[in-house]
Amino acid sequence: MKMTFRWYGKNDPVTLEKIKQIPGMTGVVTALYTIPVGEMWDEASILKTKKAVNDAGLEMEVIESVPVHEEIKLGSNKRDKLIENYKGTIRNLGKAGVKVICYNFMPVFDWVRSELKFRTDDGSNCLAYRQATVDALDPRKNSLSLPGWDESYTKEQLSGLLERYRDVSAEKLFENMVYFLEKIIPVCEECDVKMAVHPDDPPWGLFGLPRIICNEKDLDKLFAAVPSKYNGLTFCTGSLGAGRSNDLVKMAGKYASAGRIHFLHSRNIKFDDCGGGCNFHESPHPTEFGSLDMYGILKALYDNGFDGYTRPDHGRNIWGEDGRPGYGLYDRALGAMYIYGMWEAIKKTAENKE
Ligand SMILES: [Mn+2]
Repeated sequence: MKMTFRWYGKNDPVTLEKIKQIPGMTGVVTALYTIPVGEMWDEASILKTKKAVNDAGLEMEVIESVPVHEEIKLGSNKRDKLIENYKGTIRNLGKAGVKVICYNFMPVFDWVRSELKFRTDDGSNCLAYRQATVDALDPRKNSLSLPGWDESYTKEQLSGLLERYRDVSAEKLFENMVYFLEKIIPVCEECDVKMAVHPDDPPWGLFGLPRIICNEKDLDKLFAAVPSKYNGLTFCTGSLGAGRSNDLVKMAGKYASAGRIHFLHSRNIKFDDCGGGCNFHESPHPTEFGSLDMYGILKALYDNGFDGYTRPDHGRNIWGEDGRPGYGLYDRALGAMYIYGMWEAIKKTAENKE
Protein backbone atom coordinates (compact mmCIF):
# COMPACT_ATOMS: atom_id res chain seq x y z
CA MET A 1 0.00 0.00 0.00
CA LYS A 2 1.29 3.45 -0.89
CA MET A 3 0.56 6.25 1.57
CA THR A 4 -0.26 9.61 0.00
CA PHE A 5 -1.66 12.96 1.09
CA ARG A 6 -4.01 15.33 -0.64
CA TRP A 7 -2.36 18.55 -1.76
CA TYR A 8 -4.35 21.51 -3.11
CA GLY A 9 -1.52 23.01 -5.10
CA LYS A 10 0.89 25.82 -4.47
CA ASN A 11 -1.64 27.92 -2.52
CA ASP A 12 -2.27 25.11 -0.04
CA PRO A 13 -0.97 26.15 3.41
CA VAL A 14 -0.09 22.48 3.84
CA THR A 15 3.04 22.63 1.74
CA LEU A 16 4.85 19.79 -0.03
CA GLU A 17 7.72 20.21 2.44
CA LYS A 18 5.38 19.61 5.38
CA ILE A 19 3.80 16.61 3.67
CA LYS A 20 7.20 15.11 2.96
CA GLN A 21 8.02 15.25 6.69
CA ILE A 22 5.14 12.91 7.58
CA PRO A 23 6.72 9.46 7.87
CA GLY A 24 5.82 7.05 5.11
CA MET A 25 4.56 9.56 2.55
CA THR A 26 5.32 8.42 -0.98
CA GLY A 27 3.36 11.00 -2.88
CA VAL A 28 0.56 13.50 -3.13
CA VAL A 29 -2.89 13.33 -4.62
CA THR A 30 -3.63 16.55 -6.43
CA ALA A 31 -5.27 18.18 -9.45
CA LEU A 32 -4.84 21.10 -11.81
CA TYR A 33 -7.09 23.63 -10.16
CA THR A 34 -6.95 26.43 -12.70
CA ILE A 35 -8.22 24.57 -15.76
CA PRO A 36 -11.99 25.05 -16.21
CA VAL A 37 -14.12 21.91 -15.91
CA GLY A 38 -14.50 20.26 -19.30
CA GLU A 39 -11.27 21.51 -20.86
CA MET A 40 -8.43 19.14 -21.67
CA TRP A 41 -5.49 19.21 -19.27
CA ASP A 42 -2.44 20.03 -21.38
CA GLU A 43 0.85 18.22 -21.03
CA ALA A 44 2.88 21.28 -20.08
CA SER A 45 0.63 22.18 -17.12
CA ILE A 46 0.59 18.58 -15.89
CA LEU A 47 4.37 18.34 -16.09
CA LYS A 48 4.81 21.64 -14.27
CA THR A 49 2.80 20.36 -11.30
CA LYS A 50 4.53 17.00 -11.45
CA LYS A 51 7.93 18.68 -11.37
CA ALA A 52 7.03 20.69 -8.27
CA VAL A 53 5.88 17.48 -6.56
CA ASN A 54 8.91 15.46 -7.66
CA ASP A 55 11.30 18.24 -6.62
CA ALA A 56 9.90 17.86 -3.10
CA GLY A 57 10.76 14.17 -3.17
CA LEU A 58 7.19 13.00 -3.72
CA GLU A 59 5.30 11.18 -6.48
CA MET A 60 2.21 12.26 -8.37
CA GLU A 61 0.58 9.00 -9.36
CA VAL A 62 -3.00 9.71 -8.29
CA ILE A 63 -5.15 12.60 -9.48
CA GLU A 64 -8.18 13.71 -7.50
CA SER A 65 -10.19 14.74 -9.33
CA VAL A 66 -10.63 15.15 -13.02
CA PRO A 67 -14.17 16.54 -12.75
CA VAL A 68 -16.86 15.26 -15.09
CA HIS A 69 -18.76 18.08 -16.79
CA GLU A 70 -22.48 18.39 -16.01
CA GLU A 71 -23.30 18.05 -19.74
CA ILE A 72 -21.83 14.52 -19.61
CA LYS A 73 -23.89 13.66 -16.54
CA LEU A 74 -26.96 15.17 -18.15
CA GLY A 75 -26.27 13.25 -21.36
CA SER A 76 -26.76 16.31 -23.56
CA ASN A 77 -25.59 16.66 -27.15
CA LYS A 78 -22.56 18.56 -25.90
CA ARG A 79 -21.16 15.50 -24.18
CA ASP A 80 -19.18 13.92 -27.03
CA LYS A 81 -16.85 16.89 -27.41
CA LEU A 82 -16.34 17.01 -23.63
CA ILE A 83 -15.65 13.28 -23.49
CA GLU A 84 -13.00 13.75 -26.20
CA ASN A 85 -11.37 16.36 -23.96
CA TYR A 86 -11.52 13.94 -21.03
CA LYS A 87 -9.80 11.28 -23.14
CA GLY A 88 -7.07 13.77 -24.00
CA THR A 89 -6.60 14.49 -20.31
CA ILE A 90 -6.27 10.75 -19.58
CA ARG A 91 -3.64 10.40 -22.30
CA ASN A 92 -1.64 13.36 -21.03
CA LEU A 93 -1.84 12.18 -17.43
CA GLY A 94 -0.75 8.70 -18.49
CA LYS A 95 2.30 10.17 -20.23
CA ALA A 96 3.19 11.92 -16.96
CA GLY A 97 3.13 8.64 -15.05
CA VAL A 98 -0.29 9.02 -13.41
CA LYS A 99 -1.79 5.63 -12.55
CA VAL A 100 -5.18 6.42 -11.02
CA ILE A 101 -7.83 9.08 -11.61
CA CYS A 102 -10.40 9.65 -8.88
CA TYR A 103 -13.66 11.18 -10.11
CA ASN A 104 -17.30 11.23 -9.12
CA PHE A 105 -20.62 11.18 -10.90
CA MET A 106 -22.74 13.20 -8.48
CA PRO A 107 -25.09 15.68 -10.16
CA VAL A 108 -24.43 19.36 -9.36
CA PHE A 109 -23.28 18.91 -5.77
CA ASP A 110 -20.11 17.20 -4.69
CA TRP A 111 -19.91 16.28 -1.00
CA VAL A 112 -22.50 17.93 1.24
CA ARG A 113 -22.28 18.78 4.93
CA SER A 114 -24.43 21.02 7.06
CA GLU A 115 -21.59 22.20 9.30
CA LEU A 116 -17.92 22.75 8.61
CA LYS A 117 -16.91 23.63 12.16
CA PHE A 118 -18.89 21.28 14.36
CA ARG A 119 -17.38 21.64 17.81
CA THR A 120 -16.58 18.35 19.46
CA ASP A 121 -16.15 17.55 23.16
CA ASP A 122 -12.38 17.96 23.09
CA GLY A 123 -12.57 21.43 21.58
CA SER A 124 -11.53 20.41 18.08
CA ASN A 125 -13.87 20.97 15.17
CA CYS A 126 -14.90 18.85 12.23
CA LEU A 127 -17.43 18.48 9.45
CA ALA A 128 -20.91 17.27 10.32
CA TYR A 129 -24.14 16.40 8.59
CA ARG A 130 -27.62 17.15 9.89
CA GLN A 131 -30.40 15.92 7.63
CA ALA A 132 -32.93 18.37 9.05
CA THR A 133 -30.69 21.32 8.15
CA VAL A 134 -30.24 20.05 4.61
CA ASP A 135 -33.97 19.31 4.26
CA ALA A 136 -34.78 22.88 5.21
CA LEU A 137 -32.83 24.19 2.21
CA ASP A 138 -34.45 24.53 -1.17
CA PRO A 139 -31.83 25.51 -3.71
CA ARG A 140 -34.54 25.99 -6.33
CA LYS A 141 -36.10 28.82 -4.34
CA ASN A 142 -33.46 30.42 -2.21
CA SER A 143 -29.80 31.15 -2.54
CA LEU A 144 -27.99 28.15 -1.25
CA SER A 145 -26.21 28.71 2.01
CA LEU A 146 -24.63 25.34 2.50
CA PRO A 147 -21.18 25.56 4.01
CA GLY A 148 -18.51 24.59 1.52
CA TRP A 149 -20.74 25.29 -1.45
CA ASP A 150 -18.38 27.18 -3.69
CA GLU A 151 -21.00 29.44 -5.26
CA SER A 152 -19.63 28.74 -8.71
CA TYR A 153 -23.21 29.08 -9.93
CA THR A 154 -25.44 32.10 -9.55
CA LYS A 155 -28.91 31.42 -8.12
CA GLU A 156 -30.35 31.58 -11.65
CA GLN A 157 -27.73 29.25 -13.12
CA LEU A 158 -28.26 26.79 -10.31
CA SER A 159 -32.02 26.72 -10.67
CA GLY A 160 -31.58 26.36 -14.46
CA LEU A 161 -29.28 23.41 -13.95
CA LEU A 162 -31.57 21.78 -11.40
CA GLU A 163 -34.45 22.24 -13.82
CA ARG A 164 -32.53 20.33 -16.48
CA TYR A 165 -32.03 17.45 -14.04
CA ARG A 166 -35.80 17.12 -13.59
CA ASP A 167 -35.87 14.70 -16.51
CA VAL A 168 -32.82 12.75 -15.37
CA SER A 169 -33.88 9.74 -13.35
CA ALA A 170 -31.41 7.52 -11.52
CA GLU A 171 -31.64 5.07 -14.44
CA LYS A 172 -30.93 7.81 -16.96
CA LEU A 173 -27.98 9.07 -14.92
CA PHE A 174 -26.60 5.55 -14.78
CA GLU A 175 -26.98 5.18 -18.57
CA ASN A 176 -25.07 8.44 -18.99
CA MET A 177 -22.32 7.18 -16.71
CA VAL A 178 -22.00 3.94 -18.68
CA TYR A 179 -21.94 5.91 -21.94
CA PHE A 180 -19.07 8.00 -20.55
CA LEU A 181 -17.13 4.99 -19.25
CA GLU A 182 -17.54 2.98 -22.44
CA LYS A 183 -15.91 5.85 -24.35
CA ILE A 184 -13.02 6.48 -21.96
CA ILE A 185 -12.12 3.03 -20.60
CA PRO A 186 -10.44 1.87 -23.84
CA VAL A 187 -8.17 4.92 -23.55
CA CYS A 188 -7.46 4.04 -19.91
CA GLU A 189 -6.48 0.52 -20.93
CA GLU A 190 -4.20 1.84 -23.66
CA CYS A 191 -2.53 4.34 -21.27
CA ASP A 192 -2.61 2.14 -18.14
CA VAL A 193 -4.55 4.71 -16.13
CA LYS A 194 -7.25 3.37 -13.81
CA MET A 195 -10.53 5.15 -13.13
CA ALA A 196 -11.64 5.10 -9.49
CA VAL A 197 -15.11 6.47 -8.89
CA HIS A 198 -15.62 8.17 -5.55
CA PRO A 199 -18.87 7.09 -3.87
CA ASP A 200 -21.61 9.64 -3.39
CA ASP A 201 -21.14 11.58 -0.19
CA PRO A 202 -23.39 11.20 1.70
CA PRO A 203 -24.70 8.08 -0.05
CA TRP A 204 -28.31 9.12 -0.64
CA GLY A 205 -30.25 11.49 -2.86
CA LEU A 206 -30.27 15.21 -2.06
CA PHE A 207 -32.49 18.06 -3.27
CA GLY A 208 -34.40 15.64 -5.49
CA LEU A 209 -31.27 14.80 -7.47
CA PRO A 210 -30.48 11.16 -8.12
CA ARG A 211 -27.38 9.53 -6.69
CA ILE A 212 -26.22 6.22 -8.08
CA ILE A 213 -22.96 5.17 -6.37
CA CYS A 214 -24.17 4.61 -2.83
CA ASN A 215 -23.97 0.92 -1.94
CA GLU A 216 -23.02 -2.61 -2.91
CA LYS A 217 -25.92 -2.99 -5.30
CA ASP A 218 -24.92 0.17 -7.17
CA LEU A 219 -21.30 -0.91 -7.41
CA ASP A 220 -22.18 -4.40 -8.62
CA LYS A 221 -24.35 -2.84 -11.30
CA LEU A 222 -21.57 -0.46 -12.34
CA PHE A 223 -18.92 -3.17 -12.63
CA ALA A 224 -21.29 -5.51 -14.47
CA ALA A 225 -22.09 -2.78 -16.99
CA VAL A 226 -18.43 -1.94 -17.68
CA PRO A 227 -16.42 -5.04 -16.75
CA SER A 228 -12.90 -3.76 -17.45
CA LYS A 229 -10.78 -3.59 -14.28
CA TYR A 230 -9.87 -0.07 -15.34
CA ASN A 231 -13.40 0.78 -14.21
CA GLY A 232 -12.76 0.77 -10.47
CA LEU A 233 -13.48 2.38 -7.18
CA THR A 234 -12.15 4.84 -4.65
CA PHE A 235 -13.11 3.00 -1.48
CA CYS A 236 -13.99 5.98 0.68
CA THR A 237 -14.76 4.54 4.11
CA GLY A 238 -16.36 7.74 5.37
CA SER A 239 -18.67 8.20 2.39
CA LEU A 240 -19.84 4.60 2.11
CA GLY A 241 -19.84 4.30 5.89
CA ALA A 242 -22.39 7.08 6.30
CA GLY A 243 -24.90 4.62 4.83
CA ARG A 244 -25.75 2.56 7.89
CA SER A 245 -26.74 -0.48 5.87
CA ASN A 246 -23.37 -0.66 4.09
CA ASP A 247 -21.22 -3.49 5.46
CA LEU A 248 -17.80 -1.98 4.85
CA VAL A 249 -15.72 -4.95 5.97
CA LYS A 250 -17.58 -7.18 3.56
CA MET A 251 -17.46 -4.64 0.73
CA ALA A 252 -13.73 -3.96 1.25
CA GLY A 253 -12.93 -7.66 0.96
CA LYS A 254 -15.24 -8.25 -1.95
CA TYR A 255 -14.06 -5.40 -4.14
CA ALA A 256 -10.38 -5.79 -3.23
CA SER A 257 -10.44 -9.44 -4.24
CA ALA A 258 -12.20 -8.46 -7.47
CA GLY A 259 -9.35 -6.03 -8.22
CA ARG A 260 -11.71 -3.06 -8.27
CA ILE A 261 -10.25 -0.90 -5.49
CA HIS A 262 -7.57 1.36 -6.93
CA PHE A 263 -7.58 4.00 -4.23
CA LEU A 264 -8.53 4.03 -0.56
CA HIS A 265 -9.79 7.02 1.40
CA SER A 266 -9.26 6.24 5.07
CA ARG A 267 -11.41 8.04 7.61
CA ASN A 268 -13.93 7.38 10.31
CA ILE A 269 -17.32 8.90 11.07
CA LYS A 270 -19.51 8.81 14.15
CA PHE A 271 -23.25 8.43 13.85
CA ASP A 272 -25.18 10.99 15.87
CA ASP A 273 -28.52 9.87 17.17
CA CYS A 274 -30.21 13.22 16.96
CA GLY A 275 -33.41 12.75 15.04
CA GLY A 276 -33.05 10.06 12.43
CA GLY A 277 -30.44 7.76 11.05
CA CYS A 278 -28.72 10.11 8.68
CA ASN A 279 -26.76 12.33 11.06
CA PHE A 280 -23.05 12.01 11.60
CA HIS A 281 -19.86 13.91 12.26
CA GLU A 282 -16.32 13.16 11.19
CA SER A 283 -14.42 11.58 14.07
CA PRO A 284 -10.72 10.90 14.67
CA HIS A 285 -9.48 8.08 12.43
CA PRO A 286 -9.08 5.22 14.97
CA THR A 287 -11.86 2.66 15.30
CA GLU A 288 -12.79 3.41 18.91
CA PHE A 289 -13.64 7.05 18.24
CA GLY A 290 -16.11 6.45 15.45
CA SER A 291 -18.72 4.05 14.14
CA LEU A 292 -16.59 2.27 11.54
CA ASP A 293 -14.35 -0.75 12.13
CA MET A 294 -11.17 0.68 10.62
CA TYR A 295 -9.13 -2.36 11.63
CA GLY A 296 -11.68 -4.74 10.13
CA ILE A 297 -11.73 -2.77 6.88
CA LEU A 298 -7.93 -2.64 6.55
CA LYS A 299 -7.59 -6.30 7.46
CA ALA A 300 -10.18 -7.26 4.82
CA LEU A 301 -8.30 -5.16 2.26
CA TYR A 302 -4.96 -6.75 3.15
CA ASP A 303 -6.34 -10.28 3.20
CA ASN A 304 -7.85 -9.77 -0.23
CA GLY A 305 -4.73 -8.47 -1.90
CA PHE A 306 -5.23 -4.70 -1.86
CA ASP A 307 -1.95 -3.04 -2.75
CA GLY A 308 -3.05 0.33 -4.08
CA TYR A 309 -2.85 3.92 -2.93
CA THR A 310 -4.40 5.34 0.17
CA ARG A 311 -4.64 8.70 1.81
CA PRO A 312 -5.97 9.78 5.16
CA ASP A 313 -9.26 11.40 4.30
CA HIS A 314 -10.72 14.37 6.17
CA GLY A 315 -9.22 15.28 9.49
CA ARG A 316 -10.50 17.56 12.25
CA ASN A 317 -9.00 20.95 12.94
CA ILE A 318 -6.92 20.48 16.09
CA TRP A 319 -4.19 22.28 18.03
CA GLY A 320 -5.58 25.65 16.98
CA GLU A 321 -5.15 25.01 13.29
CA ASP A 322 -7.62 26.87 11.10
CA GLY A 323 -7.17 24.78 8.00
CA ARG A 324 -9.32 24.12 4.98
CA PRO A 325 -12.30 22.18 6.38
CA GLY A 326 -11.32 18.52 6.48
CA TYR A 327 -7.89 19.26 5.08
CA GLY A 328 -5.71 20.71 7.79
CA LEU A 329 -2.30 19.19 8.39
CA TYR A 330 -2.25 17.85 11.93
CA ASP A 331 -5.18 15.50 12.24
CA ARG A 332 -4.68 14.08 8.77
CA ALA A 333 -1.03 13.41 9.64
CA LEU A 334 -2.17 11.60 12.79
CA GLY A 335 -4.61 9.64 10.64
CA ALA A 336 -1.84 8.70 8.23
CA MET A 337 0.30 7.37 11.07
CA TYR A 338 -2.58 5.37 12.48
CA ILE A 339 -3.29 3.74 9.11
CA TYR A 340 0.42 3.22 8.47
CA GLY A 341 0.98 1.55 11.82
CA MET A 342 -2.06 -0.63 11.58
CA TRP A 343 -1.08 -1.76 8.07
CA GLU A 344 2.40 -2.69 9.29
CA ALA A 345 0.91 -4.74 12.12
CA ILE A 346 -1.58 -6.51 9.85
CA LYS A 347 1.13 -7.25 7.29
CA LYS A 348 3.72 -8.53 9.76
CA THR A 349 1.20 -10.64 11.62
CA ALA A 350 0.15 -12.24 8.34
CA GLU A 351 3.76 -12.80 7.23
CA ASN A 352 4.71 -14.41 10.54
CA LYS A 353 1.88 -16.89 10.17
CA GLU A 354 3.15 -18.08 6.79
MN1 LIG B 1 -13.43 10.48 0.29
